[in-house]
Amino acid sequence: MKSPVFTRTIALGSIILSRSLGLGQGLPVEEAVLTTAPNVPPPIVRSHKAKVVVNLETLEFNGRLSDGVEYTFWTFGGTVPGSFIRVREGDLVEFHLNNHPSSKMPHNIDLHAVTGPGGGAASSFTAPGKTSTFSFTALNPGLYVYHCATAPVGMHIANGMYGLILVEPEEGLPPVDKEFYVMQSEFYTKGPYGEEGNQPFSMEKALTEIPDYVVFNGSVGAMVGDNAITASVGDKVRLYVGNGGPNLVSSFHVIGEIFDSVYVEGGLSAINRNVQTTMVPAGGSAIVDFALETSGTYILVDHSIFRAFNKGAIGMLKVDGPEDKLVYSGKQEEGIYLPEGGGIQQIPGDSASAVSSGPLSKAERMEMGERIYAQNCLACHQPTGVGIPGAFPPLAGSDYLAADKSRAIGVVINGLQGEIAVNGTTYNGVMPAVALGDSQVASVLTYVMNTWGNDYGEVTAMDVTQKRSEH
Ligand code: HEC
Ligand SMILES: [Cu+2]
Repeated sequence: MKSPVFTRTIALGSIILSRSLGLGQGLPVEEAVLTTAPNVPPPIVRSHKAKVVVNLETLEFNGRLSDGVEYTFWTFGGTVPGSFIRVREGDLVEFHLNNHPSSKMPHNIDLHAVTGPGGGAASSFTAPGKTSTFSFTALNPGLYVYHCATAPVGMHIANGMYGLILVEPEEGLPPVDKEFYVMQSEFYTKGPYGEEGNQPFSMEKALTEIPDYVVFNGSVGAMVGDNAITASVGDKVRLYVGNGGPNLVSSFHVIGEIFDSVYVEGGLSAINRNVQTTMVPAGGSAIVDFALETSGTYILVDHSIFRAFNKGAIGMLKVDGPEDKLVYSGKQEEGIYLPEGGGIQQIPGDSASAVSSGPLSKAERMEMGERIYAQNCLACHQPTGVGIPGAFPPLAGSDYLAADKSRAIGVVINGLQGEIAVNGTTYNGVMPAVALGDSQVASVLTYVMNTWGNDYGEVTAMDVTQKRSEH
């Protein structure tokens, strides 16, 4: 068999042999297949040891951390997290770390799969435009984190220098239909969550361990919407989950699924069954397997839940195929529930005057409105205001919202039920009144009326006070 890959592998192998003091002579040589998250290299099918050549490049660049937010990432392989590496227990791994000439920093690599001082760090310290080679034998099977360990170590990790290496056991892992690479990490930026522009790293926030962003696969939204991972009913899915930290421990959970098996902490002998949430320590991992019984969208979160809904730690697994109504019925009935005494009470003290001493500027309302939206509206109207067809009307591009400011204020303070038409589609649901002070209502409405392309004017606390006085 003479595929191009095969020829390249042999050529590389021979160059390298002369440089690596003949380590692993007699072993067949192959080049590692590296993949970018959420993809995982194919399972290893050979049943013998090999010398596996890994070529990994460190690269620094400006990229997207969130919409409108840029960050200078330092990476292994040009992505955060770094390339996924897959080898077999007993393999001799010949590792070439290539630091791109455009780098400003030297880098190295500590692979937790390495037995030896520093996990490879000292042998792989590489200045910009240089390359270093070292070899190790993958003695212990498991899923391991790798990361940069060049001083200041915390900063190199915080900027994106981590990834996963899987050492498959000799006998392989039980086969599944789909495998994905998911890695959590935090970013510490000078500006708060969502502040636009290029955001420099904040050492102060990293030291106090309060990140602005907690994300899966390197940026907010990297696994959401069109970037969601996908599978079908009947599939068995395996997630290789890593946590680059640098500080936080993840409470990894998939909303609406139960992990049939968890390879605890990425080791291969302790297998826990029927797990809801598994801990993934900083610099650690877990492998989770589950079967898909019914279709829908399943949400990956760090169940330290403010990280999910307010800092970005959300991913999606979209599952197509038939619904199994016995496994999960969906909503069977909906009605109106009015407890005795009725109505929804306003939180005491939560009025305009308690929130602010003077009227808020539009910029202040936009900022406050984004937070209020995340906490009070997002669950129904969705993170990007698109709603859910048949259930929750869109706010993005809504003609109903654009048409009448006073009516929109009424919707938030009094709730809404009965038939309405939004962009030509009829909705007949129930929106509960939201217990917010006047300045909060003004902020959240100003936010939804000026986000996602909306340009519908602003609402002030005075407008809300006036609207309330009409009742
Ligand atoms: C529990 C789910 C839920 C929450 C929470 C919720 N809404 Fe609604 N919202 C609805 C439903 C359902 C309707 C449509 C009601 C109907 O059919 O009469 C609606 C309608 C609206 C409308 C008018 C229709 C449109 O698309 O323009 C606006 C404006 C609105 N919501 C804003 C908000 C804001 C702002 C918040 C947060 C402060 C919020 N909603 C929180 C469910 C919700
Ligand atoms: Cu580095």
